[in-house]
Amino acid sequence: MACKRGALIVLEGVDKAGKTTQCKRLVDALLAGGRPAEIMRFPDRTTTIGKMISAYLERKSDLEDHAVHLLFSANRWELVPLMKEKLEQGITLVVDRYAFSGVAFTSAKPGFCLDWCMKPDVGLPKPDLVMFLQLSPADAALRGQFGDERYETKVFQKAVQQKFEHLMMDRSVNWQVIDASQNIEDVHNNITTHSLNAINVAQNRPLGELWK
Ligand code: DGP
Repeated sequence: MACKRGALIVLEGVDKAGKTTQCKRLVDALLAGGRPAEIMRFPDRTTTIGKMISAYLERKSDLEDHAVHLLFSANRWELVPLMKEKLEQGITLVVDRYAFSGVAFTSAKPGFCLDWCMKPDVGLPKPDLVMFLQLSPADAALRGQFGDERYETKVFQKAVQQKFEHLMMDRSVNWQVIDASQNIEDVHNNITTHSLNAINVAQNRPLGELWK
């Protein structure tokens, strides 16, 4: 009998919400419990496309806003064959940012609508669970200064947060809002509970297509 597929689990949230820490903690906990799991992150800055994105984020290059949006999407699409292969092998993928960041960040720029921003990512593997790490701008500020990369300003992050709130109204996606202001351990326990549930459900369901 073919092995049961892994779950596609995504963590989203504004900067400083603790996504990267929590992705690592979740993968460690799943592995410790005997469940195959791997971390992935978008943008993946190691590919040729990812290097262009990285230079843009580090302000070493300028790219037109529509063009960079399509590059971020292409960076996700180029990893789809690998993602599908791993999921079919029964590996759960814990993904640090996905298409939702793509839409939230670009649509926070003037002149972009959610609908246009979603189009290039339609049909990507659909996450079994998307956890949004909720953190108020005041709590984010307590966690220190933003970095120097593009998008890392208070005003822009606030606009991004509002776009995420729109996206979360779409009930075709399994969103769970996680209170990221709690301590690391409590956030971790909450995330693990939702993830174990999603892994169980995913085992008996085919992988879906996002926004289709
Ligand atoms: P990091 O997660 O720290 O590697 O940062 C990546 C930065 O790029 C962060 O500011 C969020 C932003 N970002 C992530 N995905 C996308 C995307 O698809 N489109 C746009 N415009 N920005 C994105």
